[in-house]
Amino acid sequence: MKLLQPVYDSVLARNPNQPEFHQAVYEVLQTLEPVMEKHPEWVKAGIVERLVEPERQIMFRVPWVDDQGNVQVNRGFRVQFNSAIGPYKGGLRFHPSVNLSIIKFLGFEQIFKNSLTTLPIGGGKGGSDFDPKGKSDREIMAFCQSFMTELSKHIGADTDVPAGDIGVGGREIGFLYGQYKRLRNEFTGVLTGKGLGWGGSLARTEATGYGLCYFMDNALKAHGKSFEGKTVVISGSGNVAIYACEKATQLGAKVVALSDSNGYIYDPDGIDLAAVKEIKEVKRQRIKVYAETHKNATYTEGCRGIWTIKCDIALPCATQNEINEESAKILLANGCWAIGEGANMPSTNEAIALYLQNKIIFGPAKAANAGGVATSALEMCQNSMRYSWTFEEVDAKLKQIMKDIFDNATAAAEEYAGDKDNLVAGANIAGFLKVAKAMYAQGVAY
Ligand code: NDP
Ligand code: 2IT
Repeated sequence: MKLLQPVYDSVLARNPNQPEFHQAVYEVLQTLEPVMEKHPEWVKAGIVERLVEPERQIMFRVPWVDDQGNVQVNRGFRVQFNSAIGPYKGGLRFHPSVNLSIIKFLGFEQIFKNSLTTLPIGGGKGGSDFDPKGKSDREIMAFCQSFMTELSKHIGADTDVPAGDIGVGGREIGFLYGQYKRLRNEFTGVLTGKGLGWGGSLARTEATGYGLCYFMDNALKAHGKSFEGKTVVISGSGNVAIYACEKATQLGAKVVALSDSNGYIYDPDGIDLAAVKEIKEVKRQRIKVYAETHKNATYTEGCRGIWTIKCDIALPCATQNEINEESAKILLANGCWAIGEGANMPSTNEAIALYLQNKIIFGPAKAANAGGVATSALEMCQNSMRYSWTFEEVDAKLKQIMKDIFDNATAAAEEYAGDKDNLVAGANIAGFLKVAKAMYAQGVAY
């Protein structure tokens, strides 16, 4: 890096102890150099300096009462990163590991991802260090209501539209929406991922996992390959992993592994997804339970071991930095030739460098998992029209969007990086161009 090194140095200096945010910024800035060389006016206008500083960061106390009558206090976050091309949009994550660094890395990446969707949405992210595991439905509800009591002051259908992420699914969105409505007396599309009877979009639940497979299908086809007959390993067993498993299987692949934060299951017969949905979506149990009822399946403690399973295609769909350099080396040594990121930043920068060196087919998160937020934007569109499209209509739009993202990222990779297969550069640059043009056009206080 030359032109952008001072920007990166200042990010390090001004945001100490935020390693995930540093990692996400570095990954983007190292690909933007050729763009800034072509646009001295963007250098002069401080576009990148502005891009790495959130427009607004909100942190708040979330007090609630547990089932024993004790007062608990969590920390809530909403980082409104960039509104150049539309209202802030991005999920809420409830997980004990959540801190400002994690929310900022997610919010920063969301800017580029949302731009790639071709739809008018800015970037934001939020969440809490609340741990939903082991909590009763009442405790979840109490927490969501307290969280929304503060968050409601900062969001709105034309301002900032949150959705789900890790630990936030249909149940939590329901409680959050109920509280927003109670406080504001408004039935608006202020959250996405809503229930189907009250403003939700068909295919939103499936969208991230399905979109990931549609994106990878385009990437595989560009290399004369497909999912048909391939062995696939998917990490995680939440929303993204389950629907990636469903679509990959529909496209003819055999998915042989899934995981959670405790360990992974390997089923050489191919994952029985109906059983997984029952375990994870209905009973909210651990993935380990699967091996008790599937005779050829095995369960292994520890989640990193999943990357030692031999596969053609790996789809990390759990969390950040789940594939480090060592895991990447093992995957490649075992013959894995395609990786598609369903999770956000699941590969370390060292792992990504290995993918690029080895010229495997690689779908980076910002592009490959954009189907979820794209379908959220379609939900916003339906809410504005007070109308709903059929599953087939939404799914067809999602498929087209994922193709457009692949084509746009490929074209940008070719133009700026001189390598159409470098979708890391392609996705970052294609996402950046639209946001940079909008920021430049909208000016800065002078
Ligand atoms: P869920 O909460 O539904 O599932 C998360 C899964 O990942 C669970 O299996 C969970 O295991 C596992 N996991 C979570 N944290 C860790 C950890 N620290 N170590 C190991 N495993 C972990 O979330 P989603 O499926 O919605 O999200 C998965 C990923 O996809 C995230 O990176 C998210 O940001 C990203 N994403 C989600 C989108 C969406 O629309 N939902 C859209 C785009 C990206 P356990 O149950 O043990 O915690
Ligand atoms: O990371 C993501 O893109 C999401 N969690 C989905 C965000 C959204 O607004 O649907």
